[in-house]
Amino acid sequence: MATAVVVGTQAVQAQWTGPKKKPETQIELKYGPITPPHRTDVNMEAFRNYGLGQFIHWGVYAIPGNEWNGVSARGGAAASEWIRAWGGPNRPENWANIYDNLYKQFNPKDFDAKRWARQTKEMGAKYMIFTTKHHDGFALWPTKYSDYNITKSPYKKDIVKEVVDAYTAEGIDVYLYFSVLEWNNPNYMGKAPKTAEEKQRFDKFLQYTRNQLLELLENYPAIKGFWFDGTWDASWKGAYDFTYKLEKELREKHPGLVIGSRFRNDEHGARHFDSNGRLLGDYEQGWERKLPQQFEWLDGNDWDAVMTIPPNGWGYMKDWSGLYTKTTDDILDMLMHSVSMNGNLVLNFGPDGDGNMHPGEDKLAEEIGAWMKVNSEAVYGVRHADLPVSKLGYYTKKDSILYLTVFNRPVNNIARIAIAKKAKTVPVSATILGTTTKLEVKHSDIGLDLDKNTYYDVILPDDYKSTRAFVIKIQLNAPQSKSEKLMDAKM
Ligand code: JFZ
Repeated sequence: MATAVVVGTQAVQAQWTGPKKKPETQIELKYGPITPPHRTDVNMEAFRNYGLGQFIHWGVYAIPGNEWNGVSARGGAAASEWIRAWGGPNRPENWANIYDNLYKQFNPKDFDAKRWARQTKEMGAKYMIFTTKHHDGFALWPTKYSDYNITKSPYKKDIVKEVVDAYTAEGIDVYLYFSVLEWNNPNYMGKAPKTAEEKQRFDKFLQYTRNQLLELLENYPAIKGFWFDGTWDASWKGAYDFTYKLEKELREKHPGLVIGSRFRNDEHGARHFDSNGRLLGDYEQGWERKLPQQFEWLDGNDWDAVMTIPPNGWGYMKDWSGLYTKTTDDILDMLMHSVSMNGNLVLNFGPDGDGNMHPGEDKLAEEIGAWMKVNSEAVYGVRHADLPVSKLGYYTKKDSILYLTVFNRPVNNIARIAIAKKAKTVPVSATILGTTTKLEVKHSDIGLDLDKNTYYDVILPDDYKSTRAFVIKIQLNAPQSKSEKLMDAKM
């Protein structure tokens, strides 16, 4: 993925995560960003404060659940929601045709959007992203622009509406996932259209995409944003004039709409960031099953990371055996890692064909929720704290309150906090969230030569026990003591 693409005289990193090099010279661009960087309107401020989100991948792929007639698609399909593209020796005969008829069985008898929304609220997620249409092209809403939609299934009812309504009623913001790429649409092609006939067909596809997106905005005005996918093919990349105009149109139709960096590219095919290194969209949308190692890599951008529970696989997977599935502690670690760097963690759920979450997902949701009930003030509305990285866990900050979520408890029960000697505010008092005990805080002036930091020790009570990460809530204030000015070693 880290291939360098030469654009004019510039070598642009085609890598959109990890440390990013800014191009040294700027070129003239017609199809750069539409919205200004760091929007401060209500929707973007809400995005910045979510902390935790939920992704739901649901569609006809939930019926097979990554297997068919007892034969596993593992190794044959890239992921459970990719099962239509199953290849290799285990692929059932006539598989694509079987798959394309599965919608005739889609009748989720237990589906209750209100139950999902309550569970999500209990878990502590503040926004959710729902698949309206994945790569298979099946629309979960009654679209006028394709027959391959929910009204043709035995279920018939508008699932997108049920989800938008139920979550909105719980105070959870809804974003709609939309795959541009469609596997079984005769007008779609991956390669750039060349012949007049191909151009005409792909143009039809573009119009169809526009129609569907405008229809979604029209039908579900409560949504806050779109989460785009399937936008990497040469055909879409070549349609930059169309996609630029479309982004403008969507934003005009729905003021405040939030769109990530995975929607469109500039005229040189630069995705996520344009050829001048500017973010395309309102937030970085490339953190998929990966997290930034360093805050600096983010260059001040807003971002979200979407995360699966198994190593990969977003749609329902009946069989989790033999796979490492992330634990509640793993997810909490990733959550605090994300929010400590000004990002949101979005945990994916893949309900089954009846509309029930996987039991493993139910368990995670419950355990995360229990943790959030005690500790969420370290998650919501917090910002990155400009402190030396701690080995004990992650810092988050809200005004003069510093939170340290401890994953690695020190054996001596002294949580040592490094603070720059020149800092204007330092720890003065502390408690552990969920308790009322005041912890002892003392200044430890180690006096290490050339050290830019000084240290504050928070003493953890020996009798305080916790089986998960816990949060030390620290009040920052003007320092009451000064680091000694030591004489430099003369060598
Ligand atoms: C895409 C989909 O193909 C997948 O099924 C799922 O919906 C996921 C959320 O998005 O998968 C991708 C897309 C982009 C990258 C990796 C997987 N990427 O940029 O690294």
